[in-house]
Formats: sequence, structure tokens, C-alpha cells
Amino acid sequence: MAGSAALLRALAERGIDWPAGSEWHARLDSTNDRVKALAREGAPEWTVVLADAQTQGRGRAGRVWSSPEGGLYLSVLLRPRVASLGLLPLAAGVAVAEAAAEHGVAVELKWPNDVQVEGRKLAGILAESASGPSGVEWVCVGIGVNVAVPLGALPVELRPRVACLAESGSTPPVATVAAAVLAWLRVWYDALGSSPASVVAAWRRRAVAWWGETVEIRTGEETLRGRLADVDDEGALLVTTADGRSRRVISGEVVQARRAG
Ligand code: BT5
Repeated sequence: MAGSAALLRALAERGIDWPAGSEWHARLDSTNDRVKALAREGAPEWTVVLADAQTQGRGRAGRVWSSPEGGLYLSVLLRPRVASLGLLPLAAGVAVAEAAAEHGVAVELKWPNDVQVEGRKLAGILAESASGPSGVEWVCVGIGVNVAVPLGALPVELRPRVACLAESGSTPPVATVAAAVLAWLRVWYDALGSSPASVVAAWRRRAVAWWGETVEIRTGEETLRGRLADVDDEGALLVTTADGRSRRVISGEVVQARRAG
């Protein structure tokens, strides 16, 4: 696991002594699955797992996350003490945005979990959690970032819709990007406890500018159409429907949110 040493070095260069174990595999089915297994064995918060490539990388709702070499595939274990988890994907999105900015790439965040460059997807976030009688026991936050993924290694239909950090002209080592993402994740995760409103504000500042536009939001049960009003303090989207009612949509329910044509 030479990657683990590179990661710890990159974190140390930022003054961070990583508080839990790290694994870096050449290949895994899914870093989320590995972290979930470690979570069930009682691994501590901030346990982190990376892989050079994934054979079963997952998005939400069973979608595929293409994971060839050249990308960052990272999952981290959190044991939050907060009641509402809706802000966690937004905090992770802001962390990825900060990390991308360090490498000269300005991103836009699309609710709930997309990180985009000019409408193309640079990164995705998949949070999976388990609850027990006393509430949320753990959350696994999986983050995939296209650092220098060769377009040819991706499915043809995906290529026009994908962005890479390397487009900025330099190709940072994956371990350097991983350290940046983790460092910023700690900052914004702490903010969830101390000042959730600052997370929402940071997310809103970087959000795709589609406030006031008509959107279509597909959940497992229905398709909702309305004017996008705002995101609330818990990270839920507020949509005003044609009959003037305000509807609140939480990220866990959403299959797709898009501008309506
Ligand atoms: C996501 O899902 O965006 C969450 C992706 C999370 C991936 C990380 S990698 C580390 C960890 N381990 C895992 O197994 N997963 C996490 P969703 O919003 O459902 O978006 C999925 C859609 O993104 C797909 O249907 C494609 O259209 C597109 N896509 C797939 N691979 C991509 C890639 N490499 N780059 C950009 N877009 C991609």
C-alpha cells in the first residue's frame, strides 16, 4: 500500500496527523463497501480507504461510477452526533470544491451531490449510513474525483459529460488531491457541528445558478415540477409548485434534479 504512505506524507505536509487508519488498494470492488465492512467491525471515525481503480464503483440508486485508474476513489467513515444528515453531502461537495480550487479548477455544485465544471461532472459523492436504536451509527462518505482519467477509459456516452482536474493544465498526484479533499472534509465536517448555516452558505455560494428557474425533481415516487426557491438549513431543497405551495425535498429521496425545458 505505497499509496497510503504517500497520502500520510501529503497530509503531514499540510500539518495533519491523520487520526485513524488508512488503506490504499490497487483495486477494490468499491471503497464504500470496504469502509462499510470496517464500520461494522467497529473501526473509528475518519478511517479512510482508497483504491487506484474500482471494479464495482457505485453511484446513487444503483448507478455505476466508472472508476478506471487516474481517478480518486476515496471513502471515509464518520460517526456523526448530529440528528440531521442532509447537510453532509453538501459539506462534502464544498470540501471537493475547495480541493479543486487548490488545483486551479472552479466548480459548480448541483444539488444534492454533483460537482461540475461547465455542466460536466468532475466528481460525485455517495453517502451511505446505518442506524441503530440510538440513531445514526455511522456514515460512509464516498467521493470519486476525475483527476486524470483518460477519456478513452470511460464509456463512450459518458465522455462528453465528464470533466477532469487535469484539464487545468497540470496533473496533480492522486494522493495530493486525496489529502486536500480529506483536509477540507475535516474543516467542513467540523462546521456541521459548530455552524451548520455556514455550510449551507458555502454551498449556496458555489451552487449552479438556477435559483428561480423551473426545475423537475424526480424522486422514487413522483416527479415534482416547480420553481426552485432555496435550500434550507438542513440541506433540503425548497420548490414552489404551480399552485403556489412550497414543497421540501430531502436529498435521500431524489433520483434526479434538472432544469425543466
Ligand atoms: C454519484 O452518483 O455521483 C456518486 C458517485 C460516488 C463514487 C464514489 S467513488 C468512491 C466510492 N466508492 C463507490 O463505489 N462509490 C463512491 P450519481 O449521482 O448517481 O451519479 C452517477 C452518474 O454519474 C452515472 O449514472 C453517470 O452518468 C455518471 N458517471 C459515472 N461515472 C462517472 C465518472 N467517472 N465521471 C463523471 N460522471 C460519471
